[in-house]
Amino acid sequence: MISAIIAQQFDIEGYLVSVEPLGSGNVNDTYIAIFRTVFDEHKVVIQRINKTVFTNPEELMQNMHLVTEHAHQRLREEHDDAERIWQLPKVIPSKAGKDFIIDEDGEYWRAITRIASAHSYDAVQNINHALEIGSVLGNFHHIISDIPCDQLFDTLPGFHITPDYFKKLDNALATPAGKARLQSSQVAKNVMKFIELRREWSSFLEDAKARGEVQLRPIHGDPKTTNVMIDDATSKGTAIIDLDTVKPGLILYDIGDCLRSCCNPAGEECTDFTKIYFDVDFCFALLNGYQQHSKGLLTDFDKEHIYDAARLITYELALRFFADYLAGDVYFKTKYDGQNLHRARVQVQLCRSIEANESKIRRTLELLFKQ
Ligand code: GN1
Ligand code: MG
Repeated sequence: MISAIIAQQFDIEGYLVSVEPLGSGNVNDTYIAIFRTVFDEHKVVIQRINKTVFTNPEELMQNMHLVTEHAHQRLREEHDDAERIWQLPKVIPSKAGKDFIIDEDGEYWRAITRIASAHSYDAVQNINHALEIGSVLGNFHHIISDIPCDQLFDTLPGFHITPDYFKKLDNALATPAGKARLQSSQVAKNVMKFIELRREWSSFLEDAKARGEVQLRPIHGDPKTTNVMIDDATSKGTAIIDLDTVKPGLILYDIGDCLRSCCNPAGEECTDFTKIYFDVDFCFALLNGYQQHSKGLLTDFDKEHIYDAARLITYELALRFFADYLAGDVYFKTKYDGQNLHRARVQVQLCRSIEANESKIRRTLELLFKQ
């Protein structure tokens, strides 16, 4: 839990009034702190970086510093041509002038600005929302596209390398506790079967990368619905937040992940399985927004593999949640026993829906790219 002493170490004007938990992140701990002066108020986001996941928080903060400074510069330069205000959070330094503070337990904390008069949603609300999310991701890719990949640290080695997640699954299954969890329910056995049947296929993007058919570029790494801020005044997308996983990767990971998240109107924690499906209209709207703002970033390879990427990242997240369930919930935070199994099941259901809609999705993509 955060203490007032931590919040007060950041260079923020005013007196600390309150600090409360914020959002529904699965990895870091996030809080909103209110500071007041005699005439004003500042609300800032304070986060404890999860060191089990991000083992080098200082490199992570160097990436965040570089990316945000670069992006703010680009956004200022392009502002006059834009039909809206694009924003991105800024790192708030500590009073000692650093991008983080380390508490007495060795935990890393950072403060970032809050995107005011805007908020995000746990699930997509309508077609326009999907279009706005695609627009925000497209604009973000565009403004970070000229950061050389060798200037960014790999903050999370193996992230989105789908076949690598089998190591965690197989390691968990080699333990008595992991075996017992697998055998403990029919749901777990069904998820396992679904995953096993697609194991061979799941390396196709990494194989293409190894053959040089697709190149690393700076990506966001987690462009889910909850990470895109929508302007309260205009209903337009204004910013993408959660910049921990900005690092070299494949644009297709981001496109696939954004579709995975946004085209499931029921959200990731839904308990009514009849409501979980892949909405092809949202897919069209999202990619339409992306195309309008990414300024031609997608290659022919990317365009041809969007269906596969959406299927792959959905499958990958099912595998990640399931492997973590078997390993005893060591990576994703949980609020109840079995939550990671439930999350895996949601992604399996979504992946099935993507597969069932393959020809419809492919036709939609053809139509879009012909425009
Ligand atoms: C995690 O922490 P959060 O909620 O922003 C995860 C993403 C998953 C997402 C699913 C570093 O993101 O990869 O897609 O959960 N982040 C990391 O909700 O593993
Ligand atoms: Mg995240």
